[in-house]
Amino acid sequence: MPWGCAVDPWTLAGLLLAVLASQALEVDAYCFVERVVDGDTFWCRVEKLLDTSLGLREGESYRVRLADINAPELRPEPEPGALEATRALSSLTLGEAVALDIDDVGVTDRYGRLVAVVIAYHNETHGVNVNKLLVAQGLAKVWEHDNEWILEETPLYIPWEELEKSPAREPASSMPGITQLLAAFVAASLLAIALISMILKRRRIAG
Ligand SMILES: [Ca+2]
Ligand SMILES: [Ca+2]
Repeated sequence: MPWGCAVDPWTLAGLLLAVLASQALEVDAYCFVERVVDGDTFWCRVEKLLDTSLGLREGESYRVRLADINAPELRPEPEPGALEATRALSSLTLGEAVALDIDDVGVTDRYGRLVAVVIAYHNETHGVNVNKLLVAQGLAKVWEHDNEWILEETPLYIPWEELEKSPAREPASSMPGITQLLAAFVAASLLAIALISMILKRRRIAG
């Protein structure tokens, strides 16, 4: 291979484009889940606040609505699947500390609930994206809203190491992050290298 690397640039560019397409999660707060309301809502007490721009206070309890999903209603009468979804959310979060990626765009919904992707303990190395897991288990449906995420593009399992490193982001900005710009630049360069080398190869064959 003329550029002397083990992986060809097409593959590398593809990998980089995949990274660009997936959305990283961040931790804005850690909270302790006190009560599960239904399959997509719970109350939790903020234990540690990392993004102070959100206007929350440590020690206060907030109602949290899981972003971009909808579970069957539990009240006034349980809809089919409501009990299962509530139980699943309870077993993942109730009485546990969870990490919240709170929506930088709107923070709360029109009912004043914090909109968040909830990351619960999966194992020593990884947390699990509860919103996505409930959908994967067929207990809730995707219900996309205009917020920080496209649920489908968020990871299901996230290394703790990566989450702990993620700084709480600046308030919502339409500018892509520097890492994404850099990755886009590298991906574009690799594609260009691959194209040029393909053209040169064809010329050599033709010659
Ligand atoms: Ca956030
Ligand atoms: Ca969304």
